[in-house]
Amino acid sequence: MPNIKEKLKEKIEAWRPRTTKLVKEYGNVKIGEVTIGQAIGGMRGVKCLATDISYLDPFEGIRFRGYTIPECLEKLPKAPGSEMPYVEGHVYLLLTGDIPTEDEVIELVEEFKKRKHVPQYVFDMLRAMPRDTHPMTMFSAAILAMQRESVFVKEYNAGIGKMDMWDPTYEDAMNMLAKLPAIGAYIFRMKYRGDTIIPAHPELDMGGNFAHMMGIDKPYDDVARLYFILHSDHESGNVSAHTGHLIASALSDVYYSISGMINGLAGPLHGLANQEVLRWIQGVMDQMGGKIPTEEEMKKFVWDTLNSGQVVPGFGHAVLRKTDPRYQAQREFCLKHLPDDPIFKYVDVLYKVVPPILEEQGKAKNPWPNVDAQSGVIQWYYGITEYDFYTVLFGIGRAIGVLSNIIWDRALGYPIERPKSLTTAMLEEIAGI
Ligand code: NMX
Ligand code: MLT
Repeated sequence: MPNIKEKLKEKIEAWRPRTTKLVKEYGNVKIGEVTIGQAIGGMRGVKCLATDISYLDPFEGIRFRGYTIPECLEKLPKAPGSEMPYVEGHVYLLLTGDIPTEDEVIELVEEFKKRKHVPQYVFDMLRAMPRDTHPMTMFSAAILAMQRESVFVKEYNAGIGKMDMWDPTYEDAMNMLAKLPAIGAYIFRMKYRGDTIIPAHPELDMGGNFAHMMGIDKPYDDVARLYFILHSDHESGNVSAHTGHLIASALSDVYYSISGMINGLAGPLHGLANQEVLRWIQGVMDQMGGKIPTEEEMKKFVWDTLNSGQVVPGFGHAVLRKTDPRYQAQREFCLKHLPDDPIFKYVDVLYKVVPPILEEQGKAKNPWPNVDAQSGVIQWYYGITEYDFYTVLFGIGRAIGVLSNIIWDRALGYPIERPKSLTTAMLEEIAGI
């Protein structure tokens, strides 16, 4: 058994009594109340999920296993000659809660290499789809097509016990994570680079290999590492993470859950906002003839968008009440590597003008930029101008966190999810109407 799995097993066994004690002895302790507004309004703020993989503070932003983004970027081991940590080290952190040593990361890099072969039928299926199919549809279908590979299903059918179910789930999760970058890169090269597929490199780590298969030179390997780490998890309530967890709670295998997770991520209010940001900026650029707008000119574009009833993509958040630290991390990357890029300058003007406008409009609870406001700029700069593809990159990253969560859900014996609904008449009665 690889060391990481041994370690995970120890961690799981040590953790279980905490969950059991909470449920058995303190199960009736209240952690909040639910209002009618929350029941109808997307359950905003309802505390009804438990995870230790990450926690989102409204003002500080995300912590992965207790570490902020700057701490993760500083403490996780880095690939030789790279500014950014190995993605594999971040997987190790999310799974075990520990910052890995250099040797532990290398072991995981090797583990993923062994599992990265994508079955040919996945590519055959992608090739049979119309080429103008959205990349997220292709990505979701490719993941779902691999469902027949599930180790969990085989062991479930053979009668595995509940407390052992995390083990085949781990196997499925690792098999899937190892393959996702190759599937993403295949979709990209097939759709947008004249079907010139670049096979995986036998020696490279996940970020390095992804850049290689995309056909983009350094420092795109670091862009990939940064991107996959930043997008990995945002606690459990967001649409993609919650969808993955919900599907898995029925003991559906991770191929079903991650395919569903991708479908949720494909909504413009969620992950697809990163493509919408670039689409929006391109619209402004066309109208400006490529010239960087002044703040006054940009304000008019923003108000036009709001007055036409649309949202300004890349701004606002259901939980955050400050600038997203994932935005900041990418902004710092831009300031270092592409300070003079015209699209970065657009994004910078937006950073200045949008928050006061959203405040003046008085609807959005959070006027500040989220992760999606900055991410497309970097991709565009390194040659990925086909913005339809951006959410696939988000999806590869998000799979890391959601799969870690699902392994732990199984390890801690979380049951099938099933909240209760009420009718409008019942709500009216409760309200005393
Ligand atoms: N532009 C215009 N209006 C906005 C924006 C925005 N960026 N953000 C929120 N609002 C509106 C929102 O549509 C709602 O209007 P109404 O009452 O007419 O329905 C009102 O402000 C209150 O919404 P909030 O409670 O502030 O936000 P909520 O929690 O419902 O939604 C988002 C959060 C992220 C869906 C929302 O801010 C939004 O639509 N942002 C733009 C899309 C985006 O960037 N999504 C990506 C989020 C991050 N991710 O990757 O998932
Ligand atoms: C995410 O990363 O999932 C988004 O920021 C949305 C969220 O957390 O609600």
